[in-house]
Amino acid sequence: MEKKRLFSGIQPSGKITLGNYLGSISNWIGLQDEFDCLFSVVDLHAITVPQVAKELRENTLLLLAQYLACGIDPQKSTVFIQSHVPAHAELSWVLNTMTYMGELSRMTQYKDKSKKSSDNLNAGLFTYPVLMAADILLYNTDLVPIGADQKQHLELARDLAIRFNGRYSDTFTVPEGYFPPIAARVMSLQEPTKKMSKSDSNENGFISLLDTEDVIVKKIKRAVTDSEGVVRYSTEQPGIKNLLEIYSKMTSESIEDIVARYEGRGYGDFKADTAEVVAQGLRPIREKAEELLKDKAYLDEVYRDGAQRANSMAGKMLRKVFKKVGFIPRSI
Ligand code: AQP
Repeated sequence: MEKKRLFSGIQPSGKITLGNYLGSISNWIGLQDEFDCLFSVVDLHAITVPQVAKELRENTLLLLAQYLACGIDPQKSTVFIQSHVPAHAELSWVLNTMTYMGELSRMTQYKDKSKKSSDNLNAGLFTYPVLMAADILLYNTDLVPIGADQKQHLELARDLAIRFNGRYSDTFTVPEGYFPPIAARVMSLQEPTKKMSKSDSNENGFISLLDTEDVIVKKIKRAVTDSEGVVRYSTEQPGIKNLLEIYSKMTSESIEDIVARYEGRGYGDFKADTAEVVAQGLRPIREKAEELLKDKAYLDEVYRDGAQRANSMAGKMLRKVFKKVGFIPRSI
């Protein structure tokens, strides 16, 4: 039986965090045998907020190296840089002409992001979900692993697939969400009611996959908690709840077992142990990524090969779409 196809990506809009790792990449690793996976470094999305060109290039290569260091295998999965496949931008244009303004203005992520970047309220930020729909639909994707914050975007991709198929005849697969068995939503260490984000201006709010053990210990020590003094899994203690989830996800130990171990003990011990668990878990990834970054020729080979495979799949779909909308086939 043919494997189902799965697509996902992360923006190189900064240095990825423990949130991106626990919420996304760590779940992808085990999916590679079961599904035909495409994992992209979505740099076109990253420029919806201002980027410094040199840093964007560095962050793109770094993210690619981190995908590999976490266990993404370019022999099993197609790993590529989004801007290397022009069909993403081209299909996005066609889909833009079929998306209603009202649909986009309802997107909660747009509302959040536009608040953060009110001085840069560009059209790309507004149409971001259309580009995401193009990313997904180009490959006849069956499954998209998504967090709660992206449900609305997947819904739009589905609506656009159905709309296009209805208007022109069957073309796109209508994608489904893939929900990992243990979903993680990692919160900021400084404001535990907000999600951990790589673009947070407060570096103490997030743990980067590049942070050294000393930095991780410092950040977790400074994590905002509460004055209850009891390690308990409760929405009234969002800081402790967040640390418990991080601990549990890093060790696969149940939250109840962890809570039981810290009964009658203060936050000091719990924070120190959480830091240790995170530092130990991330160390091999950091070391491997640093090693890979020194081997530019290998990274180059990986993204070229990935782009070739992705271009071949995406090109076929784009030709079909262009024909259906009435463009004269191009000869170049
Ligand atoms: N804190 C988080 N907890 C769990 N999952 C998370 N993801 C991001 N933050 C967390 C998941 O990572 C994937 C890729 O995210 P993205 O880089 O495309 O965009 P994002 O969700 O906007 O991530 P950031 O880190 O918050 O980026 P910036 O700061 O640039 O906006 C997604 O699957 C997401 O769910």
